[in-house]
Amino acid sequence: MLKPRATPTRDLCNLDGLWGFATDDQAGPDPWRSRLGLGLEVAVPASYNDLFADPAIRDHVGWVWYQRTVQVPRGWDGQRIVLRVDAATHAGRVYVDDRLVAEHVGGYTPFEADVTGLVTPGTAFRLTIGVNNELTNVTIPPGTITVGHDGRRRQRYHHDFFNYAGLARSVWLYSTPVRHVTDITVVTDTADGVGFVDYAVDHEGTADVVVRLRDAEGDVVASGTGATGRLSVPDARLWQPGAAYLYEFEAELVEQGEVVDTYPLAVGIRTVEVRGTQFLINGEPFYFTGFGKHEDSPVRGKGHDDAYLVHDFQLLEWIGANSFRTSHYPYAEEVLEFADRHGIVVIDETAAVGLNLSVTGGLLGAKPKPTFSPETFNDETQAAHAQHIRELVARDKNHPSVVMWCIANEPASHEEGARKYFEPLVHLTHTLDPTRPVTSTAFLFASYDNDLIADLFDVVSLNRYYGWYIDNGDLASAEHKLEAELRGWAETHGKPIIMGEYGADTMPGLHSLWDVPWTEEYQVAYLEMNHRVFDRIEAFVGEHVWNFADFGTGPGIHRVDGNKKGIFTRDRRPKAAAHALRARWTRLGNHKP
Ligand code: E9O
Repeated sequence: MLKPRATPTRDLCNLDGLWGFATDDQAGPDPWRSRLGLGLEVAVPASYNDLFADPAIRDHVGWVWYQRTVQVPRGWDGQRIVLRVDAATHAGRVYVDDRLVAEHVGGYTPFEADVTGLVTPGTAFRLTIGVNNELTNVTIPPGTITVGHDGRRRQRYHHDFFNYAGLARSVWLYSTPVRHVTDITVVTDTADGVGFVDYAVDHEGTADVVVRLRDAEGDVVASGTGATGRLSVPDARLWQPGAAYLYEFEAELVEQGEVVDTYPLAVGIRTVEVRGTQFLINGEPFYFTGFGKHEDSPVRGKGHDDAYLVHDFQLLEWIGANSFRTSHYPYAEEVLEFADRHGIVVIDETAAVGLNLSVTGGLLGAKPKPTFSPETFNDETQAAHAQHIRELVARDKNHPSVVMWCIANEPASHEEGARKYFEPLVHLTHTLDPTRPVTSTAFLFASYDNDLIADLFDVVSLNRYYGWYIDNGDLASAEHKLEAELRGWAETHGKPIIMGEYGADTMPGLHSLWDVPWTEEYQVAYLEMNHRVFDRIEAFVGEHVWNFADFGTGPGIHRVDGNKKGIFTRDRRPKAAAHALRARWTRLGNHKP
């Protein structure tokens, strides 16, 4: 799926700004039929939850409504006109005046509606978008809705980050020619210094396809014709971690000598491969350093923000990190484009977090239920999960920064039914993209001796909290157990192992001479202990600390104004551990110790 762009043949209107807003109970029936009357205004992009001083909005379960007037540019006559929503978390419905034009389920991938003929260039229309935040046993991520003694519906979920919802990314109106490029897929390879770009250009109409590849100076280094083909670049400059280099691939549709559509795509030439216990980028062993992140900031929740984007990447560079995982959902496309341009490596994750009902259900005090069963996570859940994977790969397949797909976080992979659930999904991911390895992060209850799915994946990713959730305050025991477990994984699977999460909650400003959990010293000592063990394991290929920054969560007896495992605070100030990590990671570069 192509990101909307302004090109010589396409125009782009950004619809961000202030929109009218109401929850469904405030809005009354069929809110798209008239103006939302309340006078509430909401910012787009932003999660709506923290914007208002109203708990009924923050904790609302169900539909909310966004509305604005959109002026269709003069001069779009004869063009195809498309509305695009970059994300509606977790489900969206789009109305042009009284008419439903698009429906979408899944909170972190874009969707579009062709509105040609429904809107008139030079006139305005009423755009209403309904957004639903409900999570159930058949949504990804999953959740449970309960009804309290007061009749109010409450949303429970099996992950800790706050269930932020709304239009957290941009909304666009754009034009394309009627005969237009609909999709582009590129796959790159190298041999003996020559770079190869295999491409496929999908399009409407019968035009000829002309493609060109330009280097960063704008010089054409390869060109071709036809909807599919291979471009060869002698002396190619590779896209490298920490040293991004991008070519621009340009697809043109030509009819009787006239260019009818043109679309540019940034392309990085690089290869990714798992060989034995190594993770290779461009044939070189790569060691991941960095974080599991979140899209999270005060007030705007999960709203995309270019200022935080720039600052977070500056902090990644400052601390010497070479990579991150988009835990626990696909991030805004702007984030991946930034990673492409700045040489940061990305593990791209679906929103399948919390497929572990038996465990978290038990922790919430409910009677534990089996995770995979017809009443819990079933064929319908699996079908939704498959659709999320399809949309993720369709959106992100061309990013050189993306080196691996992570199709779930901490599923109950040790429970009956896990293999039946996961095997088709891993197969689907490999079929959709045969070029990238696939992983899933293993929950601490699933180890090498009871996990039922690890052999399906190319890389073993582990989330481990020895010294925090296990042996809290006893780093000596933690070290012993961590090493024993990692050796078990290495011997059982013979695959590269990456630590997908390890971390300790830390209150900035809290100090102690002793190993006292929650202090800044303890976070440093916890990380050092982990690193000692990692450095002793041959098959180890990377470390992603949980988390880059403190983030907002729902309430919990172990949550003090959110999850405090950040190396930076929520407003991005370094804790002591930031300096310790900086010393290690700037020394390691991209290499295993
Ligand atoms: C997922 C991540 O989103 N992994 C969690 C992280 C955390 O800090 C969360 O933020 O809690 C760790 C999973 C640990 C489960 C603990 C169960 C308690 C067992 C004794």
